[in-house]
Amino acid sequence: MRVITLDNPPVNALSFAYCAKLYEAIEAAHADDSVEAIVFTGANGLFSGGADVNDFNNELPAGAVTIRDVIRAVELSIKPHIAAIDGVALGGGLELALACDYRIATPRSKLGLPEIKLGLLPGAGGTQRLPRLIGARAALEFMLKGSAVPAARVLELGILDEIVDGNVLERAISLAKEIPPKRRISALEATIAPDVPMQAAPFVVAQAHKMVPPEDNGGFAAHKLIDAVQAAVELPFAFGVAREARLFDELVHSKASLALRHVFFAERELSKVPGLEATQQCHPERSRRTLAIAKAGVVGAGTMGSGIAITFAQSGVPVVVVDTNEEAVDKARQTVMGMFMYQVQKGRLTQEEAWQRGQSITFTDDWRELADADLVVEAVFEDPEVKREVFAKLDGIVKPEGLLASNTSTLDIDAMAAATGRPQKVLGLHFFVPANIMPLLEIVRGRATSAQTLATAFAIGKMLKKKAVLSGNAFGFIGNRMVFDYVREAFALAEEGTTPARVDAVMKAFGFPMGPFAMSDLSGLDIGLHVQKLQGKAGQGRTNVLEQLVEQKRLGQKAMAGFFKYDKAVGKGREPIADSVVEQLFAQEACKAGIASRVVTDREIRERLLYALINRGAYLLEEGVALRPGDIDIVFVYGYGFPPHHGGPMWYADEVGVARVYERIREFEATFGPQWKPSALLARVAASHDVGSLAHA
Ligand code: T1G
Repeated sequence: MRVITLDNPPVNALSFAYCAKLYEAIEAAHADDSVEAIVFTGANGLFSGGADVNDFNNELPAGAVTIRDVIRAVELSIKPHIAAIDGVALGGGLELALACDYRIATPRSKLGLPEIKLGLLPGAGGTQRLPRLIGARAALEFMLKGSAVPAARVLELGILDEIVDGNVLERAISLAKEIPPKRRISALEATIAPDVPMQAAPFVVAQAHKMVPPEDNGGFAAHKLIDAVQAAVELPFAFGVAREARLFDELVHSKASLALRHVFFAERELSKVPGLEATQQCHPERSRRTLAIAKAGVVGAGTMGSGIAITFAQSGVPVVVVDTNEEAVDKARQTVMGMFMYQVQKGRLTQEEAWQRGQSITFTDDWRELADADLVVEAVFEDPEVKREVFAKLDGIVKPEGLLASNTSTLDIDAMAAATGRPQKVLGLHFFVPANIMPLLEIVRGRATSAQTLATAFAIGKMLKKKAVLSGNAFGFIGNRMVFDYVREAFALAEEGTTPARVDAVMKAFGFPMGPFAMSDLSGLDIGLHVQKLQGKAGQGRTNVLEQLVEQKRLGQKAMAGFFKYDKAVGKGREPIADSVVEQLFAQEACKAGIASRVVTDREIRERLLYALINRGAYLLEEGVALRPGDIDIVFVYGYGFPPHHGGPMWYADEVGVARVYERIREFEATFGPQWKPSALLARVAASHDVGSLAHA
């Protein structure tokens, strides 16, 4: 018996280089007559995170050994192989386990084929083995979702043979010593599903194609995955593997996969902030270690405050919510309990867990209960004076080492810090509504914010399972600042005679879940106008349509009327419905303002909104508000629904070609005015002789 341990820190990635070593070890075990069975196990707390995604950006080196060679060696061996899984087995890691004859795992393990999230498909036999093991329909669902599935469910599906409460390696070794018979999945016939005859295959495949997005709008990999599973049902194993390889090759070079792999790595760059490394590695010197957050406080029991409280409670951190408004507190209590009960209905929490989490959030009107909080987040009304008063009050109550954070979406963190005696412990933590759902968190660095405070903020982001992005302290930070320009162009198009419904339709066709007008209706027109006033831009538009709509109490979805109208009988009152009243108001005010009506193409609509994002993003990089282009892309993919298969605004600029973007922005500047002045960075990248890349600027 031979144990082969996958050991390639940090995630046992099955890179070309590592596969060469693994292949040697496997071949040696196969050649050794004293070895009658082989056990695979993983070091570093997991089985394997799959193939090394970095390898896909390079052409296959001549003579390279890949995960396919490793799996083929296992497949061809006459000796039984057992996968002993503890931790995650993902992608190629699970495909290696599928090539084994037996698969056992610990209860905490999670297994998955997440390739679809990278715009790929399992390219090492997974699309051929899984349908043979659990049926095409279940296999498709498993691979189209791409989640890391808990072991208990994977056992139910029939992928695992056993869950081992004790030492999974010992169990595997004892099983190996019995020299169990070979059980190649490749020898099985793929079925559709227990209750579905094979004749239904064409129908099932056709249905599957209808259920995924179009190939040119985020569904390219899904359609190819369905093709691969169809091959598993229709072709002999070897032919199916060959077809899978061809489909994989098509995907790995596709724009969508390149964009999704950019997002994958950009996410993992976020917390790498120059000057923070030492602090983030639990520096031995206490003063530079990150702070433990054993208790959190929230000021303000409104929508944001209760969402933030739920977010901490979901991560196991007790929270005190302070608000003197009884009505707000009552509403917040209902929101909190409603959220946890909903998770019980969804099977994500037991009643007991929901109760405990609900109990971990306490409400009070006594600010003194914040005294021992390690972190307090204020979520009060978006007014500079109100915020400063809150910080001054907190500074006198919260223990000296406590961090004080603002959930402000636009305001000056330095002004709040100046109201305290601990500016080094003041920062922005900008959650996005609903805070307990939206994955994005902007960490706003004040002038005095210390490295320890920032490193703690990133640790908090990881604890809350957020995509935490560092932003400089400038109006609107990263996301909202760029959205101001995006919405500015949408508004200008409406003043020029393009209906809000058409603008939104064009942006939804590009891949956004909703367009700019529906997004404004969702966040509230009164909020939008208030922020314009804070920015000093209210009334600077060419018309006062926004002011008039707010005056008419057309505040958006919450008022059942904004730029669109809403009807409870349609989409539960959340479906935007074009409203001729608003279209006429735009036309009437545009006429008064002498704005000429223009016929525009869908392309111009798309370019004006997207290039406004790109130009502002380039400015934010120049000004040091955003640290990296990839950070900006993560903000938009996770905070504003930018289609991930286009990689985010900065990646998309490269897709279009920076020189072309720059030229169009110069044309817009000539046509529409100085608001379109291109950023110097954009001009520089556009002019660079090599293929200028904004995503890597
Ligand atoms: N390839 C290369 N690097 C990877 C990697 C991978 N598959 N997975 C993680 N890393 C790096 C990551 O960039 C980071 O680097 C470090 O490891 C820690 O990652 C042929 C084609 C495994 C659950 O999609 O889900 O197999 O920042 O912060 O939170 O069919 O990483 O330290 O320099 O995420 O503990 C399919 C992706 C590949 C799994 C660990 N597999 N990874 O989470 O750590 S394609 C995936 C994850 C494939 C085959 C196909 C997670 C994790 P750095 P981390 P974590």
